[in-house]
Amino acid sequence: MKTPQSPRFAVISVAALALLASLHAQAQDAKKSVTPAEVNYQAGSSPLASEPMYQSSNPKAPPMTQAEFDLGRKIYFERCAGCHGVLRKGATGKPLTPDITLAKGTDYLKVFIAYGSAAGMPNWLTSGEMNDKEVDLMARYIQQDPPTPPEFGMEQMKATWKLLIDPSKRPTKKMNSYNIDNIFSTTLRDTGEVALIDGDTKQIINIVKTGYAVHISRTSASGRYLFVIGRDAKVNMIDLWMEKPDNVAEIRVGLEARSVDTSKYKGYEDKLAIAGSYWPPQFVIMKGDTLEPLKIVATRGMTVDKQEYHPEPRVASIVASHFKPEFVVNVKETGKTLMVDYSDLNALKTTEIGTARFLHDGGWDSSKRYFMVAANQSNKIAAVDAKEGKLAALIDVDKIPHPGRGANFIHPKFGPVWSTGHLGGDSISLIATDPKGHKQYAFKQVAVLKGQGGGSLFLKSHPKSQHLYVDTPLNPDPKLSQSVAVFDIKNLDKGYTVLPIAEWAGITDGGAQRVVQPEYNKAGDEVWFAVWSAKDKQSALVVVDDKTLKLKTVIKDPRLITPTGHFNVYNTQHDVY
Ligand code: DHE
Repeated sequence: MKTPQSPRFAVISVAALALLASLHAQAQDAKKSVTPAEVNYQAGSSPLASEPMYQSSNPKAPPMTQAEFDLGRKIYFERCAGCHGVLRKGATGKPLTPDITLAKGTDYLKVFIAYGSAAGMPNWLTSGEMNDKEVDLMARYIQQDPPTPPEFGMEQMKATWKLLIDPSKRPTKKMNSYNIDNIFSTTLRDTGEVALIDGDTKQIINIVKTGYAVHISRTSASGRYLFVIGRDAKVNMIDLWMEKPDNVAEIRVGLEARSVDTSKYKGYEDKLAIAGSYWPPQFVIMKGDTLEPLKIVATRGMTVDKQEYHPEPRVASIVASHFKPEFVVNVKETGKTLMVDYSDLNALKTTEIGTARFLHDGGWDSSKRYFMVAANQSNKIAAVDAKEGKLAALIDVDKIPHPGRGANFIHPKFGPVWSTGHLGGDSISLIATDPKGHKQYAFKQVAVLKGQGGGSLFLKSHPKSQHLYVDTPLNPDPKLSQSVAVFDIKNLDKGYTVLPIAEWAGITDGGAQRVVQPEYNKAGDEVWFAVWSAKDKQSALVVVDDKTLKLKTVIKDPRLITPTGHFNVYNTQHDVY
């Protein structure tokens, strides 16, 4: 006998089956269009899972126990928030608010979660990342009202601010014999630390405690201070003049963050620091010698294209301008680059430049006038003119450009070019950046090199080098993720040489051994790479001689756990890349 619910159930099941069939049909395409590299990269874990949040109940949503809800929330922030947003209003992924998900129903959502889609949704069940129970749980979870994490204003920031050593108690001159310019700050991602390594002797100077899943390091204008930010939005300030360089101040600027920098314009050197957060969507300007928070600015607002309100536009890359007392703040979901004039914090003037949605990482061209920033899910590079305060050009490139800070070099025909690799393909785009000397090519993609494959994150060159190094750490083929391609910039047509970096590291306990981020030393005659394995496996740093392309040194130490990015003090201070 039929129950009153059964016809409705049958309709949903048919819809779900139809969806399943169409998803199977798209499976081939999906494999081509969304690589595991892209999925793993975008679906990075968010530290918000452990934050207390406000939760309202929705009587229309399918029932869940408190334990199920808590698990759903944990999985959501670890796996889904990176793409769908903290409030589930959509970021690089689609919105998943109850008005949409309740109408689809549990069966439909389960199929989607299990099998993914060609548009970029991972196949969580068939990839083995989730089991049937978790898929069912998540299908019910996303029909509940999204929990909202708390805001983080001045009171909360001040409560976390620790001035460990007052500026008056710090050294008045350099107290160590290190060649500070050639120190490397290496991210130890999973231990929440950075390793400060002497680039001359290759010895570890200190392992400094920082935030959770630490992300990037930046150097102050004078080169004395190092700023490090963790995914948990903790900023650490390290004084490189101390006998043993260590933390002198720290603060949490929000609940989740990725970017930090300091003022570099003449007259403002080391005066201010800035950090941008993913949650809450805002940036904060702080005192450059103490991290005391001075001014918080929210980034919530309208998107550049449809001019719709976005409730959580995350702050992606930030750089300090060399042309004006300005920070260049790239807001991801609204697609806006903000030129924030810091000369008067009480009368803050901001030039809002519409660029493109999904701004992520980027760096200066060689003249340091144009900031080249990747709008990754829009497959574009925006060239922002820091002198004129306007958009110079929007340039179409391959799928998901990911430059890090990019690589500058002189092309034999096109003059100065800035380049980016891609997560979604093997191409390396060269964009000409010299409107004076090479006007006809300026801000056009003038050449595309064929690299080893997709899954590229970083590439690097140096004014004193003849080489361009391109990594592919997120390529699913270990041969590619464990090696790098090197181009001779005078003979780009000749293709690339492959350096087997992970093999040179001589690690014997297996591990992923992803080779990530080329970084030159100060002299520009050696290049450092991280060989990144899981927390419980051995990792290493490999140093290559740039002239001969031969192995120079392998740095191994039990304390080098999950090294990823590394930042040479001088090159980061002067934006040399
Ligand atoms: Fe990054 C830079 C965000 C995953 C290593 N990363 C950046 C920047 C942003 C960002 C916004 C630019 C900062 C700036 O210049 O001010 N990264 C994100 C993410 O949202 C993402 C996709 C997912 C996440 O959960 O964090 C992510 N990033 C990673 C990684 O998995 C990497 C490879 C390893 C790691 O350490 O976590 C990684 N990101 C880096 C590095 C830089 C970076 C090394 C700095 C590059 C440079 O040359 O300046």
